[in-house]
Amino acid sequence: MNESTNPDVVVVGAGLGGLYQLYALRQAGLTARVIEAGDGVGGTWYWNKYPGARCDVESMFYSYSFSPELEQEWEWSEKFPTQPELLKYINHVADRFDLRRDITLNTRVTSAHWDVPSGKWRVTTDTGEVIEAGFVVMATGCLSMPKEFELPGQNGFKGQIYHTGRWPEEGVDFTGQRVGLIGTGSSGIQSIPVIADQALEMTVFQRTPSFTMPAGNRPLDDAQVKELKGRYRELREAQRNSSFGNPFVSDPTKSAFDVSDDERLATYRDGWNSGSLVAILSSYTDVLTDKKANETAAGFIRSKIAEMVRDPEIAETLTPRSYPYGSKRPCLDTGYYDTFNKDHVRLVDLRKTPLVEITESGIRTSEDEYEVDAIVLATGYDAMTGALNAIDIRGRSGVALREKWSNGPVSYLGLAVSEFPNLFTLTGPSSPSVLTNMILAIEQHVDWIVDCLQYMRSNGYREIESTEDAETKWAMHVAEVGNATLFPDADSWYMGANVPGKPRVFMAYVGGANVYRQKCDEVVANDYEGFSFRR
Ligand code: NA7
Repeated sequence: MNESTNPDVVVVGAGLGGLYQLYALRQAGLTARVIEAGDGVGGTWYWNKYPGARCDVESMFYSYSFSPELEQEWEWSEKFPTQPELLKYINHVADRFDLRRDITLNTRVTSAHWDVPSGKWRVTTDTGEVIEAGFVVMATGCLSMPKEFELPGQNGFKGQIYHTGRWPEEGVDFTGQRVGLIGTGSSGIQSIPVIADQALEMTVFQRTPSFTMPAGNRPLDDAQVKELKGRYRELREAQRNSSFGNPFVSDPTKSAFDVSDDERLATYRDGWNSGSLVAILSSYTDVLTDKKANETAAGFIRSKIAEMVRDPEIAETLTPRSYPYGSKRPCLDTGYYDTFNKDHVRLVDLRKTPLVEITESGIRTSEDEYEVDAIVLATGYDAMTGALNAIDIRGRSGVALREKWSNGPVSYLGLAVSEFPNLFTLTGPSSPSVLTNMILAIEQHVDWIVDCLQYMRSNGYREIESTEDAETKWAMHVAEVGNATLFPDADSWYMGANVPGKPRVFMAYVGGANVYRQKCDEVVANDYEGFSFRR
């Protein structure tokens, strides 16, 4: 076990980002220590053990591309990987590349302070350890800090309350129980059908319905896997050249109104049947930018909900109407709408009857009390900035990052922040991150960071910092591109709108992961334009 208190780099988090970061640093001859709060590696896939947890990006492409050997030897069993399969893969990676010896588990980083005289970060953990390092990489994840659930009375509830993102290791058996579940984002949509299969009664408390499409999950067949494995290099390149990181979905070239109604409908039908999260979103150039174009896609999905849910009133409650399609994270599901055709499943519309409190024996809305034995909170995360702001990060002037970001995150390329030298935020706010394939985004950032560190080493630089000017211009660009889309129209976690009091700012870069990659490469080609270095 590495107990160095003086590595070149401290990496915070041992999820998919932290693990590849460690691997790449070692390859470059740098020493690193990874500090991880969990009792195991895996990040999102370690914590999210709720029933039905599954990635909605295809397994063959929600996987690392850095090692062709790993790509060839690992066998995915299904089109969309389950959480246990992903966790197994991640653990395999940790073993295969001998990563564990530099990872400290069960330890949370509480602060990171830049020490001006030594030109180093002083990183403190909740075990009292202080580590000094030249660089810090925050691999803390975009959706890792559960949102505080603000309902009164929780402590008095007699049964158990579970958060989907902090699920017990040993699992939960809901057999014979009356379960109340709050939240119908991706976690709710994946877990509701599975919990409903087990529970005696299931009551779903919905504030905003999601747009969700059938995943069409299935076992992968050998011939197909062989074919895809044979084309991995070409397909990885296709991923890198697409906005969403999907090798089979190319960026659109036509408006939704450049084609006939019949052709558009056929395209949406194909998208619906493809089981691809982004197929309908990327059918036309204006689905995410023009309300009328968006309405053609949204209307199509609404018509599918009406076909699948037998009771028209329940179908209407499940139908999203208050925001454009895609402006809140769309979902893929397995049997979601059909679950509401079952007699033991109830849907409570919180728009009509808001939550009031948790009582001893259940959940009270403005109209009724629902007795339940267990409560599942699928209420989401303080996304993008939550995990970073939870750490007391202080830069050159002693100002905390969370103070600097009190009006929303400002960061150059989503990678670096002025006044915070030698700090990198992996898939940080203002980068494409959650709007593309996360592993692709991670690999791009890690490779960029490691190239930068090598550049610094060969030029004798000890410090790198983004300039305020570059950071401001990038923030303006991110906002401009975001404002040209329909994203600001929704109260989403992309906008920080799910957390009371959080500034309303669009926190991702929606210009496309491919365009973003080019911009990052241009910065390097122009001698790290927008950064200053010190020897
Ligand atoms: P999400 O997508 O943020 O969903 C959370 C859900 O919980 C959503 O339906 C919320 O309704 C609901 N919610 C949150 N707070 C409340 C309160 N106070 N009262 C009632 N309902 C509430 O989180 P997930 O975990 O499902 O998914 C996160 C991401 O992980 C997902 O997008 C994928 O990228 C993977 P709201 O919409 O705010 O009205």
